[in-house]
Amino acid sequence: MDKKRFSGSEGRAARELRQDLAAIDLVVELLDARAPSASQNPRIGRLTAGKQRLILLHKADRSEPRVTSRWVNYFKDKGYSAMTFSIHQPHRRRVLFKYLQDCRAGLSPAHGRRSLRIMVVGIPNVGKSSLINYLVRQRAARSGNRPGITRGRQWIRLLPGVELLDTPGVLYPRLSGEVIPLLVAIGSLPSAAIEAISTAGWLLGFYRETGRAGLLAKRYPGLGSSGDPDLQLEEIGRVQGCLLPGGKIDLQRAAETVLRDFQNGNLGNVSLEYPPGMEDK
Ligand SMILES: Nc1nc2c(ncn2[C@@H]2O[C@H](COP(=O)(O)OP(=O)(O)OP(=O)(O)O)[C@@H](O)[C@H]2O)c(=O)[nH]1
Ligand SMILES: [Mg+2]
Repeated sequence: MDKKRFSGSEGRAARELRQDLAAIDLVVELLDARAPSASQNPRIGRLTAGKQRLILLHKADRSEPRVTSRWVNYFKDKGYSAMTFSIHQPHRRRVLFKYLQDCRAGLSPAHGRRSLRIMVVGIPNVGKSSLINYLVRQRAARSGNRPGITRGRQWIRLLPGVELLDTPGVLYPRLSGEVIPLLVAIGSLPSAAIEAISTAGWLLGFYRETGRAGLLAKRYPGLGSSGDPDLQLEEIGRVQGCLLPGGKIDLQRAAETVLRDFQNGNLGNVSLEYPPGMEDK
C-alpha cells in the first residue's frame, strides 16, 4: 500500500468515520474468516467505544468451518457478539436478522421509538459493499429510503425498527511485517510486483508446512514435490505456461495466478490463521 497516500487520506477518512459512527447504535465489523486477526483494524476498540459491536467472520464459504467456529468462540470468550457469515450461504441471513431484531428489542427506553441504526465497517476487500447490497436485496420490508446524516448517505430500512447506513466505513489494516502476506493473500492489500511474488512464495510454504500440498497438486497437475517455494513458483509458472519472450518464466504472472486461485477458492477453502491456543490440525 502506498504509505504516503495511506497516511494522507487517513485523517479525512477517520473524521468521516467518526461522524458517521456518532449516529450508530450497532457496528457490524467485518473480518475475513480466513484471517480474522490480520484483517482486524488495530484501533477498532477505540473507534467503536460505547457502541454495540457485532463481529462477522465474513466469506466463511472460503474458510475452514472447524477453524472459523473456534474463532467465533474466541471472540465470544472476549465478550463480543460474533458469528460466521457469507453472502453465498443464505441460511446465515436468518441468524443475523434474528440478532438484529433482538438488539432492536433490547434498546433501552431512553432510545424512545427510534430505530436501531447499524453500520458496516472493515478493511478493504472484506466484502462490505457486497454485504450491504445483499442485505438490501434481502430486506424484509421495502420502504422509501430516508435521507441520511451527511454527504448524501442514506438509511435503508432492513427490518421493522432496524436501519442500515448505505455507506460502509473503510478501516485501515495493521501494516506490520508478519500480517502483510496474509493481507495480500486475502486481497486487502494490492499485490504490487514484489509482494505478489513473496506472498505467493509464503502461501506455497504455508500449504506445504500445514500438510496441504495435495491441494496445490490438484490445481497444478504436474507440480513436483519441491520443498522450496521459490522453485515451486517457477514450476507453477512452467505448468501454467506463464512464460516471457525467450522462454523465461514470468514469476510475476505465476505469483498472480497463485493469489487469484487462492482468492477464488481454487486452492481449497483454507484458513490462514488459527485462534490462540488452537494449533494447526
Ligand atoms: N467467497 C466470498 N466472496 C465474497 C463474499 N462477499 C464478498 N465477496 C467478494 O469479495 C470481493 C470484495 O467485495 P467488496 O464487497 O467489494 O468488498 P469491500 O469491503 O466493499 O471492498 P472495498 O470497497 O475495496 O473496501 C468481491 O470479489 C466479492 O465478490 C462472500 O461472502 N464470500
Ligand atoms: Mg466497497
